[in-house]
Amino acid sequence: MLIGGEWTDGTGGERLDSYNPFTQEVWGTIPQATEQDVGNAIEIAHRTFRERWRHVNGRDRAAMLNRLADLIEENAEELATIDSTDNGKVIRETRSQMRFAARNYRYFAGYADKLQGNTIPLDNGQMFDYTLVEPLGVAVLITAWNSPLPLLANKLAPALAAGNTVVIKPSEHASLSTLAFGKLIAKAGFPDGVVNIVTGDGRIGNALTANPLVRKISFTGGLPTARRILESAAAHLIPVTTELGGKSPNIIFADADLNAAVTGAVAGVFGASGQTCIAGSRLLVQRAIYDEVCRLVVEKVRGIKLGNPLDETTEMGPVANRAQLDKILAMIQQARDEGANIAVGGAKASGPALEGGYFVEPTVIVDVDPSLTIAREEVFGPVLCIIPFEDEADAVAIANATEYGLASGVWTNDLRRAHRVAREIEAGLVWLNTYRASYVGAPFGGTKLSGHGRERSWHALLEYTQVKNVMLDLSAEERDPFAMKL
Ligand code: TXE
Repeated sequence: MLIGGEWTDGTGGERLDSYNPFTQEVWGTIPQATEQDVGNAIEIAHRTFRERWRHVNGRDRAAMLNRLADLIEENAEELATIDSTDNGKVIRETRSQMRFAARNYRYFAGYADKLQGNTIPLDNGQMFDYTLVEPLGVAVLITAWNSPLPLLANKLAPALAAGNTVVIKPSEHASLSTLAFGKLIAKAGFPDGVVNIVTGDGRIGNALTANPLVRKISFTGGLPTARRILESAAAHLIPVTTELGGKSPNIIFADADLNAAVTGAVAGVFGASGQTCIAGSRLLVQRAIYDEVCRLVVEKVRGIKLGNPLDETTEMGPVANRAQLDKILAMIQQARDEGANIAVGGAKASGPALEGGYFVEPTVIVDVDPSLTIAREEVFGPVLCIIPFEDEADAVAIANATEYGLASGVWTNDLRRAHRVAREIEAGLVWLNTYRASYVGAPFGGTKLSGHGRERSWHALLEYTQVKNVMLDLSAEERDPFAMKL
């Protein structure tokens, strides 16, 4: 772990195994931090913020962030290989994720010296009023296993650009890339104690989220954990950004370009083996093209190449861990018990290269009744539910009939309809004639049970800054002490 610029195993002596999901073998171990280690990391981050980091100017912070982006690019192959080995994501995806992470640090480097307040004209011309945009202090950044370094970049880049110090906790299932990334922090020139990394499982959750020195928590992960964090943060009213899961609708209207839409549907839920928060796991298809789309999707899905995530031709790797495999297979079984019509897949994948790994067959369920559990709950795996709809109003009603609200897709060539539906959908993201396209300039985040707050874009800076108002009375006039001055 990285605490105050020192690499340490912590004080507890316990280590956790990290599994390669392609071989099921232990390929690394990480320390399980103790509450004392977490307390130390937060204390150091706090002291570094107070005594050093908040005095570093924006131009210097920008230079460090740009250098960090260079270092990610220089080490991209190693970092991508670690993630593909640790969580099973295919190498072509993890490579593009490293490019995304580097762009993220570069983008926010551009903001570091442009966080400025305003001078404000007040009714009373004798008052001189202005605002300061200030960092919050120590931010705790907790990430999930599915995309460790891009998820971290979404949080760390704006946090550092705005002048905060941080304590990072990656998922216990995939911490190794974050630790390798930690080696780049000092090389980029960040002073010791600005970026700290602790590892371990949820046992240290409370120590991270109920410490009064913490001024911000940003979390990506599952809903039950988000609820625990919000409860724990309530003691000191620590603000929490939550980026959680979804049951995102991908809607194809009859006038859409079918080939593009079907490719988008496949990219939406079989890319990354479905282990993305934005997975388009509900495909809503207008009745007139329903049979044709089902046929085309099933045909494409049958052709998906499963295999070693480090092989450049592999399209779907294993799912990330044993618990995830068991959860996905149990949800498919439940769907079967509830009467689901599985058109393709539906089992643990087998084959010569697949026996050793946590592979799930890419699965398509057709004619899905939206009330089925599998059509309502997040699977976080390669499972697509196809649901027919009649008209625009019907599509919007089905799309919004979920407790989640992260992403959505709309495929149509009718410009008016595209923008009408975009307004009606309850989600933080609407893709029109595309899906799973990621740019750091576009705000990212959810509504309803998909979480609160925004990552990426200038909106993310609002999560890591606070505005201070400063007012000076230029007049020397006497005032009435018992009436509010206006
Ligand atoms: O996530 P957890 P898990 C969903 C997905 C998946 C489910 C569970 O459906 O099947 O969540 O995955 C840390 N205080 N998503 O169990 O537990 C934990 O160590 C503070 C969707 O891996 O939420 C890890 O670092 N932190 C999601 C992080 O929280 C705690 C991506 C996330 O773990 C903690 C991943 C506590 N009490 C899973 N307990 C998405 N939005 O994409 C655990 N953690």
